[in-house]
Amino acid sequence: YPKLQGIYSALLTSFNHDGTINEKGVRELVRYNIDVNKVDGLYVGGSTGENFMLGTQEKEEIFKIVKDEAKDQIKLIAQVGSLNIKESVHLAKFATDLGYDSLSAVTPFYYKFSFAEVKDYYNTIIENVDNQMIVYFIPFLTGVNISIEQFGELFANEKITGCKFTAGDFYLLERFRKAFPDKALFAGFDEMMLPATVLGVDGAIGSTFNVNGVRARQIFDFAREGKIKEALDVQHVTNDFITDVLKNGLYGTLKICLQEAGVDAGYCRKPMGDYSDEMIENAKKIYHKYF
Ligand code: NGF
Repeated sequence: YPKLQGIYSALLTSFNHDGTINEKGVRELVRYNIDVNKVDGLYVGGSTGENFMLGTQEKEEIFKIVKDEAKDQIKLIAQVGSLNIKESVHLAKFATDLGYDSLSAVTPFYYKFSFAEVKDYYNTIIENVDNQMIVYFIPFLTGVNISIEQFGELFANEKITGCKFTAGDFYLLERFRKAFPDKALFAGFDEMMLPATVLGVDGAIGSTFNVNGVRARQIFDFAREGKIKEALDVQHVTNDFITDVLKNGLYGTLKICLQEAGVDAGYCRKPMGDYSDEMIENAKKIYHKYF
């Protein structure tokens, strides 16, 4: 399987006000990421896509629309992880048949699964499909930690080819890089992209790249060329932007910013709340401050 690398937006989902999927909006989000952010790929069905609040058919619909819009212009990763492993197995086959370049699955969450159970989950999802799997490691939301030794056990299955590392433990990130130089390692926290790149990640997957993808690439490229001062200057501006966005509500603010850019990014899905007038006003100000 080809090794993935570069800048990937964790794709937002555009919803109508009633919570149904806004197909035109999803297509516009894909286009904006390709044409303006110039990303190398999209991570579809992640946290940013509000995936864990969706039904199976809705997840299928999004995978289909995104592939239909992106065609083969960029790489596509389908996040298929779910507590319903039958759904994960089904979506793994569905996305593979659509031509997705890789699968990814969040570690199973909520219940306290043993590592043996986590390992079996990954091996089961990937078992009957001709595709690769990127482990989605996000301990601050799932409560699931994976040690270097345990990553080694997962990688004993050669179809498990990488990790999306959304964690602040840069000691573990460095140990991972040293232990598994051939595995695709993606940084998951946009605000720590520079240090992650210095530690040798192959790319980054981020929510804020939907809006701030151009700066994300500058940080990545400067850091890889050893131009740390230049990279840090861009990281500072990026983190001013991210701090403002987080304070105002992450996904909603990104969507309102995109609306300012002419993209029909729509609403968030309940239980996420509606936009207040104040939130909309702040988000517009944030957009015009940085873009
Ligand atoms: O949104 C989250 C989770 N994390 C994303 C990123 O790891 C993508 C990160 O970009 C992702 O997890 C996904 O969509 O599956 C942050 O939003 C960003 O660094 C701001 O903190 O909270």
